[in-house]
Amino acid sequence: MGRTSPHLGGVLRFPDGFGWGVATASYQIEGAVREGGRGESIWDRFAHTDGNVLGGDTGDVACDHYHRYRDDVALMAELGVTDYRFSLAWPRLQPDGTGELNPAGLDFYSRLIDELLAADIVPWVTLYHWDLPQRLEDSGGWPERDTAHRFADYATRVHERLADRVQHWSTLNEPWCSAFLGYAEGRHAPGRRDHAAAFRAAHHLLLGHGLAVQGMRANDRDSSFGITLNLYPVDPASDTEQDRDVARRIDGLMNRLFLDPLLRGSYPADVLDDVAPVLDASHLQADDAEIISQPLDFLGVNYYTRHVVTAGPQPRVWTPDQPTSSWVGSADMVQVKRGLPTTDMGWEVDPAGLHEVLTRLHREYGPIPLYVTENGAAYPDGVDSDGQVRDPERVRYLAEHFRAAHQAIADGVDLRGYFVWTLLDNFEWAWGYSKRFGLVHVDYGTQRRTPKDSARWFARTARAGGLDAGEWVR
Ligand code: IFM
Repeated sequence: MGRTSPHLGGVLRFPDGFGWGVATASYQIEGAVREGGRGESIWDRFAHTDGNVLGGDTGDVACDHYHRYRDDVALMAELGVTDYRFSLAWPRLQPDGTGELNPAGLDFYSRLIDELLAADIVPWVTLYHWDLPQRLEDSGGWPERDTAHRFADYATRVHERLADRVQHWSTLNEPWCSAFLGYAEGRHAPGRRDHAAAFRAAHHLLLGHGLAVQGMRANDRDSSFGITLNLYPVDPASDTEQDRDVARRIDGLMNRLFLDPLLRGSYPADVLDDVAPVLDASHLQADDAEIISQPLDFLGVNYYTRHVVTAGPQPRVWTPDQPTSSWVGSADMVQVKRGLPTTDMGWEVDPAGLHEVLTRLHREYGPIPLYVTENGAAYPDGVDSDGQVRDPERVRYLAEHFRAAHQAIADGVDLRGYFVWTLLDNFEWAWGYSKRFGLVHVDYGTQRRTPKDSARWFARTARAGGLDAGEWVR
């Protein structure tokens, strides 16, 4: 845990109109996986396959938000939330990933949106947060080009029905995770381990994004369209040429492989060279770059930690038979821990990294309106005997990251809002229910919601439009 400084006085005020949000995702909270005509998603199949999710947990019930959404919206209103980022479950809207929209699915999201608007909360829709219809995976999934077209068709149909009440549309959440955790490492659905497939998936996710933005914008010039990426500063552990080269590769795969085609219209040449041994370019077509680089109205940034990497004992040339982790760079073997405090995920707490990510985007890719679409921390919270949930580490984590964001704004970054991950404790993917990221504690046996101290802190901060300058300085 860090040190606290004396109270300095004053308030770090954020700009007028700054969005004070929370974010969630469909499979992580909705439950009701077999209701309202919802089809099977890759996460249903993956979670129901032995050995994939800790404790055999599934999203079958999750936070039962499908039935409790009214109470959850009321809770958000109590917490001073001005903006709510949530995702639509594609298989609830198109059970097989194609064709007419399912009326019951549409009705659910329509009711949720009405409830939000009635509570004066701005809805932010994410069209894809990892729950691909299983039927599309059966036809090859994201490594297949057709999935990009199916996604654009789904997006355009849904947008047509909800655009009268939703102005903020994000196509994808963290396509790096969909591509590399899902198709290369197999730690996420659909659980495949095929390096080349992961790169094709990444390309088709980006293509689907571009086609979807084109389709939605053709019908609607007024709404804002964007995408959310998980971004990290990647630093070499030392100044050796080997470490600097590894940092370049990992930055290439985790950040620039997505940022460059979206915002510069081409893949980074060094990354294409790096992956040439495992990938031919036959899936890239002439017009793709232009489609992917549709103008964006905003970029969503999900920030959790920094990667400090070392070459270690790895070979310097990647080959298809290497462990995937050594070239997607998410494994501990290339990461150096610096002895900083960690969250329950084992991720080092590094608020300066948020400032670095935001200022880098502004400097190298800007100007573009930015939103922190996710930031938050898991800690092993419990309800005390007096019914309170005390989570000082989370308060500290959030205060420090808000300060870093405030500094980025002071340094000229066009940051317009901040969504805390997440409203409710929920299904944390391969970790099941063992990791608690929520501002609100969920008792999964009773579905009782208990706002944590951090929820009250968030409410105070959102209502004040900023935070006390003396709060939690490392
Ligand atoms: O829970 C996830 C979320 O679905 C995507 N971003 C990271 C979060 C924490 O791991």
